[in-house]
Amino acid sequence: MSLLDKFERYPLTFGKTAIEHLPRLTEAVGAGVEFYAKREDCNSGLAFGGNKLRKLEYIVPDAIASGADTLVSIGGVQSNHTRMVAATAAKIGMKAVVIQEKWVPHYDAVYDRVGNIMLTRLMGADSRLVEEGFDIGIRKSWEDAIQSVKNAGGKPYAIPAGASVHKFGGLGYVGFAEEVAEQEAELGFKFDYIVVCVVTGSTQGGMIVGFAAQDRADRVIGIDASGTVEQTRAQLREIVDNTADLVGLGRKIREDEIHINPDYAYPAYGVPSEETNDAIRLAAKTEAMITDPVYEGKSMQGMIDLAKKGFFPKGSRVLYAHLGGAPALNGYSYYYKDG
Ligand code: 5PA
Repeated sequence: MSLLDKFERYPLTFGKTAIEHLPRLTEAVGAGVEFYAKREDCNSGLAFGGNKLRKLEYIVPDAIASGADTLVSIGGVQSNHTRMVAATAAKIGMKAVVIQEKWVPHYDAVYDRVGNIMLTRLMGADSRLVEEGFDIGIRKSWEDAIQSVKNAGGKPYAIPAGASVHKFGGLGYVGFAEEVAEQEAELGFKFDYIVVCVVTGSTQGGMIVGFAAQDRADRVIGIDASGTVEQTRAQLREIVDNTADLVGLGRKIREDEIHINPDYAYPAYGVPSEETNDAIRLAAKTEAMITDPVYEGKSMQGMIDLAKKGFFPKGSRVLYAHLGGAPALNGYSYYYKDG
């Protein structure tokens, strides 16, 4: 029995994602904590995949049923989400309009030509660069884009940033929690903690609801990468409440089941610290596991640092949710010119 049985799902992913043991990272960190990764970054053949596809699987049926012909969404210049919306539109035969705001104070000559935005354009999306800065909320630029599709005689379907405050945005990661429980039964052990990057909130929000049904939501440790943690926390709370209602969890999520650590988002959203880059290098050199400077590098840094500080009791098994995002590395090449 799944909490998701009553929802329609349009498959965009390969199915269950692999759980990989990370023995060399475990040894290099040397904290007596065993690391594993659930490879959401390898979940699909659609344009390098990533966490957004699990969410979009529960949104596409509604988009198709609405009679829309154009998906409209929003993110930063190197947004993974807009890449995934462009991919989904191509795959289901719709158009896509994606607004790319200047969310990141990062200046690189090819930042708006490579990685995610290049793939987005390649898949035929109408990618519109605008000047607005970082904000995970509902944006005027996005509302204008929705209106522009209507003005041109099209039928838009609106998907907010990260697909997060969409009514079905939290469902995909409820499924993640159920999948982990199935895989644990095959593995013969349970994970003590799950580490996940959080920005717009529906990835961790969905997980919290899914793991709450197994009574261990407090083991989901969110690592903030937004740098505006109070806004992220408020949005996540909304998503958790809405999703718990929607799936019929039967109880309210308590505040002590929501953990977001704000310590690794510095210096700003989209800008890696020296420590973030060191974590990216370590995961790459020990496990050939590629993380990015915007999201996953920060949660990798957080997981390593928390392990070293003794946050996870010795002997803990920690599952890192690898949510994707590697294409953005191309916009940050100068940091890694020497490895
Ligand atoms: C993103 C988000 P949530 O937004 O669901 O909290 O997920 C955070 C996250 N890891 C973690 C990767 C690789 C992500 O892409 N990306 C956004 C985007 O526009 O790409 C929504 C911000």
